[in-house]
Amino acid sequence: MTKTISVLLAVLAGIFGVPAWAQMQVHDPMVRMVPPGQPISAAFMILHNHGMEEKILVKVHSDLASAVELHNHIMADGMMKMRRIDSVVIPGHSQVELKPGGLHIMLIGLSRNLQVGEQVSIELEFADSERLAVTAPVQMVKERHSHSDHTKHTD
Ligand SMILES: [Cu+2]
Repeated sequence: MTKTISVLLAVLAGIFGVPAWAQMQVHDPMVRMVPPGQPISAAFMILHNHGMEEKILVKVHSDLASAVELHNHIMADGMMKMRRIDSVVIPGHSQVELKPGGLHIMLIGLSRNLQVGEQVSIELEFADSERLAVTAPVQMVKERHSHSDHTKHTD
């Protein structure tokens, strides 16, 4: 009897025991290609929270850079400026996009030159100490908030 129950529990765990990592999913991760010698790059991705509870991204790790920071862009004195932020909140059943001109992961002090197509390992750390490994390809990324864009949109 006991054995039956434990087998049953094991089966149920297999069906319903959603692993912790399944709550957070990352879509379209990428690292911005930068010319050799340039010490700074950025990573972008969509953070999709499938769970009921909010997740808070508090830290990002990568051996590609000596410092990895969470940044946002804000308007200050009519200019877009980058600000370091402590965390990114992903509410339950929603997604947050890290993208050029918005929230992004800043890679400061690159340890090597990048190549388009190479895969970069990034680890996301959440407030509940869960960690999520992400593999992001290096890609050419267009700047969405360049000066020419601002000029175009100004009436
Ligand atoms: Cu930045």
